[in-house]
Amino acid sequence: MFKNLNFEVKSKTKTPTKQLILGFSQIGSESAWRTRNTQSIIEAAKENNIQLIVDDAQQKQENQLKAIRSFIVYQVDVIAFVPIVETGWDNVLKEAKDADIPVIIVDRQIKTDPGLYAGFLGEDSISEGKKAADFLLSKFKNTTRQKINIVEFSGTTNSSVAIGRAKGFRNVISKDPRFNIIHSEDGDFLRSRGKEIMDKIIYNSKGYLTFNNEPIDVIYSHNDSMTLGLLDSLKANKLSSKNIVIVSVDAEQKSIDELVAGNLNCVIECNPNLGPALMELTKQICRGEPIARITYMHESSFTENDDFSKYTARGY
Ligand code: GYE
Repeated sequence: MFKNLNFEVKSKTKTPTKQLILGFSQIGSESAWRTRNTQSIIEAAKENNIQLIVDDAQQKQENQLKAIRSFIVYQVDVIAFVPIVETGWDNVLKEAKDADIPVIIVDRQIKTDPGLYAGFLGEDSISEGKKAADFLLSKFKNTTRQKINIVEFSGTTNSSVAIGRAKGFRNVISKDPRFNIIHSEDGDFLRSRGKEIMDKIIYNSKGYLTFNNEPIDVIYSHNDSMTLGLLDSLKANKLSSKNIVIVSVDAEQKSIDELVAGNLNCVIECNPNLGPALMELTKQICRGEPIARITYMHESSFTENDDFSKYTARGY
């Protein structure tokens, strides 16, 4: 299931007798993906008998900084956090280091001195972007179309995941000059924003799906929440999503249902179940063992060409 990580707890001899305390700063609850991510961490902490202090930052970096500082004051054994954006963490990480508290970066990556944190656990967002583009390359391989216009619904500006999903995608579509990103807009990973962006496009399109008079062939959405929002808008305007190709990322049950119903064409999985691996890393650190610099989760993808009868319930 997990790359780069040996999950066996080898010896109990060094296991401390006191209960480990993990302070975890979560971004908020902007998507079903995020809610599942939080649940996975809470469940795994219980299973591993680790005391978890969770803070919900309500989408604000300043709240995350406050939470991390309170974990330092509380002298937790390990701090884990999901950085909402890539930068702005240096000072707080130095404070944690001075207090001798190791930090695990979860889900999103940061730009900083790598010596300031123990390791990263999460997804490979560049590879997710690549997979989304690979699907499009094969989907349009045999068409004689001269131009394929893409609108991108982007995740939170300056988040590593939005940057990675954009980068991996562009690296691959650039191989076929027919692909053209005619518009990219920040939808903040939110369903409400996905709907808003689509409403605006429909309003300006006067019936056809266009952007600045260019027909839209493809929508690439950085997460399912925004995708479900844009589908809300199409449905409310009695427009079919079947005339455009839509690729989404996350693989929540609701978006898999839309894929099966023919309203989406491809969904790239992003695995939110980081809890078990996070607890293993926490225990490894507390046993004084080195941890992998990067631990990526295993992720697959779902497409319109799949045998849907083989699908199992996603659980979120
Ligand atoms: O795709 C999105 C969430 O950081 C990978 O954040 C995560 C993204 C996920 O809100 O749904």
